[in-house]
Amino acid sequence: MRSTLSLADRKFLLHGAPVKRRLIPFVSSTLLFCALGLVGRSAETQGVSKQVEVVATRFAFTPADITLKKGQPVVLLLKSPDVAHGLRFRELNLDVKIPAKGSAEMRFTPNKNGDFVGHCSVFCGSGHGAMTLTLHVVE
Ligand SMILES: [Cu+2]
Repeated sequence: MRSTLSLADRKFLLHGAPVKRRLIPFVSSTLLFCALGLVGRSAETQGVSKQVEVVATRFAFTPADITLKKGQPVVLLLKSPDVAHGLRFRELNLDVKIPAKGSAEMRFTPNKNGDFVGHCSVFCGSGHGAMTLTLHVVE
Protein backbone atom coordinates (compact mmCIF):
# COMPACT_ATOMS: atom_id res chain seq x y z
CA MET A 1 0.00 0.00 0.00
CA ARG A 2 2.74 2.41 1.01
CA SER A 3 4.81 1.49 -1.96
CA THR A 4 1.86 1.96 -4.32
CA LEU A 5 1.18 5.47 -2.93
CA SER A 6 4.79 6.54 -3.20
CA LEU A 7 4.94 5.21 -6.73
CA ALA A 8 1.88 7.26 -7.57
CA ASP A 9 3.42 10.28 -5.85
CA ARG A 10 6.62 9.80 -7.76
CA LYS A 11 4.67 9.39 -10.96
CA PHE A 12 2.76 12.61 -10.27
CA LEU A 13 5.91 14.51 -9.42
CA LEU A 14 7.79 13.18 -12.38
CA HIS A 15 4.91 13.94 -14.64
CA GLY A 16 3.94 17.27 -13.08
CA ALA A 17 7.29 19.00 -12.85
CA PRO A 18 8.47 18.63 -16.44
CA VAL A 19 5.12 19.92 -17.74
CA LYS A 20 5.53 23.12 -15.74
CA ARG A 21 9.14 23.45 -16.80
CA ARG A 22 8.19 22.92 -20.42
CA LEU A 23 5.27 25.36 -20.24
CA ILE A 24 7.17 28.38 -18.86
CA PRO A 25 9.73 28.70 -21.67
CA PHE A 26 6.95 28.06 -24.17
CA VAL A 27 4.79 30.86 -22.74
CA SER A 28 7.67 33.32 -22.42
CA SER A 29 8.96 32.63 -25.92
CA THR A 30 5.42 33.02 -27.26
CA LEU A 31 5.12 36.38 -25.50
CA LEU A 32 8.51 37.46 -26.84
CA PHE A 33 7.51 36.41 -30.33
CA CYS A 34 4.27 38.39 -30.07
CA ALA A 35 6.11 41.42 -28.72
CA LEU A 36 8.60 41.29 -31.60
CA GLY A 37 5.74 40.91 -34.02
CA LEU A 38 4.02 43.99 -32.60
CA VAL A 39 7.23 46.03 -32.77
CA GLY A 40 7.75 45.00 -36.37
CA ARG A 41 4.19 45.80 -37.32
CA SER A 42 4.07 49.17 -35.54
CA ALA A 43 7.39 50.18 -37.11
CA GLU A 44 5.84 49.63 -40.50
CA THR A 45 2.45 51.23 -39.79
CA GLN A 46 3.94 54.23 -37.98
CA GLY A 47 6.20 54.79 -40.99
CA VAL A 48 9.70 54.61 -39.56
CA SER A 49 11.32 55.82 -42.70
CA LYS A 50 14.67 55.28 -44.28
CA GLN A 51 16.20 58.70 -44.91
CA VAL A 52 18.46 59.47 -47.83
CA GLU A 53 20.07 62.84 -48.46
CA VAL A 54 20.21 63.83 -52.09
CA VAL A 55 22.00 66.90 -53.39
CA ALA A 56 20.70 68.36 -56.63
CA THR A 57 23.12 70.58 -58.54
CA ARG A 58 23.58 71.62 -62.17
CA PHE A 59 23.50 68.97 -63.62
CA ALA A 60 23.39 65.91 -61.41
CA PHE A 61 21.78 64.28 -58.42
CA THR A 62 24.21 62.93 -55.82
CA PRO A 63 23.89 60.03 -55.24
CA ALA A 64 22.58 59.23 -58.71
CA ASP A 65 21.57 55.68 -57.72
CA ILE A 66 19.64 54.63 -54.61
CA THR A 67 18.60 51.12 -53.66
CA LEU A 68 15.34 50.85 -51.70
CA LYS A 69 13.45 47.99 -50.13
CA LYS A 70 9.94 47.33 -51.39
CA GLY A 71 7.39 48.21 -48.69
CA GLN A 72 9.77 50.30 -46.57
CA PRO A 73 8.79 53.98 -46.29
CA VAL A 74 11.49 56.37 -47.45
CA VAL A 75 12.17 60.10 -47.23
CA LEU A 76 14.44 61.67 -49.79
CA LEU A 77 15.88 64.85 -48.24
CA LEU A 78 16.52 66.97 -51.31
CA LYS A 79 18.90 69.92 -51.19
CA SER A 80 19.98 72.38 -53.80
CA PRO A 81 23.08 74.49 -53.23
CA ASP A 82 22.58 76.36 -56.50
CA VAL A 83 19.43 77.01 -58.53
CA ALA A 84 15.90 75.61 -58.34
CA HIS A 85 15.53 71.96 -59.37
CA GLY A 86 12.84 69.34 -59.21
CA LEU A 87 12.62 65.59 -59.02
CA ARG A 88 9.93 63.67 -60.82
CA PHE A 89 9.26 59.93 -61.05
CA ARG A 90 6.52 59.73 -63.61
CA GLU A 91 5.84 56.01 -62.98
CA LEU A 92 5.51 56.58 -59.22
CA ASN A 93 3.39 59.73 -59.63
CA LEU A 94 5.88 61.79 -57.62
CA ASP A 95 7.06 65.31 -58.33
CA VAL A 96 8.76 67.62 -55.82
CA LYS A 97 10.25 71.06 -56.46
CA ILE A 98 13.45 72.10 -54.71
CA PRO A 99 13.89 75.87 -54.29
CA ALA A 100 17.20 77.60 -55.09
CA LYS A 101 19.58 77.17 -52.12
CA GLY A 102 16.76 75.36 -50.35
CA SER A 103 15.49 71.92 -49.52
CA ALA A 104 12.43 69.71 -49.91
CA GLU A 105 11.26 66.26 -48.90
CA MET A 106 9.92 63.44 -51.02
CA ARG A 107 8.07 60.82 -48.94
CA PHE A 108 6.78 57.59 -50.35
CA THR A 109 6.70 53.82 -49.95
CA PRO A 110 7.86 51.90 -53.01
CA ASN A 111 5.38 49.08 -53.62
CA LYS A 112 6.76 47.47 -56.75
CA ASN A 113 10.13 46.12 -57.73
CA GLY A 114 12.23 47.53 -60.51
CA ASP A 115 14.32 50.48 -61.61
CA PHE A 116 12.66 53.89 -61.72
CA VAL A 117 14.39 56.81 -63.39
CA GLY A 118 13.60 60.25 -62.02
CA HIS A 119 14.29 63.46 -63.90
CA CYS A 120 14.82 67.03 -62.88
CA SER A 121 11.45 68.71 -63.36
CA VAL A 122 12.56 72.36 -63.31
CA PHE A 123 14.55 73.65 -66.27
CA CYS A 124 17.97 74.49 -64.81
CA GLY A 125 20.25 74.94 -67.82
CA SER A 126 22.01 73.17 -70.67
CA GLY A 127 22.52 69.82 -68.89
CA HIS A 128 19.01 69.67 -67.42
CA GLY A 129 17.86 66.84 -69.70
CA ALA A 130 20.63 64.53 -68.46
CA MET A 131 19.93 65.14 -64.77
CA THR A 132 18.59 61.81 -63.50
CA LEU A 133 18.30 59.77 -60.33
CA THR A 134 17.65 56.02 -60.51
CA LEU A 135 15.82 54.13 -57.77
CA HIS A 136 16.42 50.40 -57.58
CA VAL A 137 13.55 48.84 -55.66
CA VAL A 138 14.26 45.32 -54.42
CA GLU A 139 12.46 42.73 -52.24
CU1 LIG B 1 16.78 70.83 -64.16
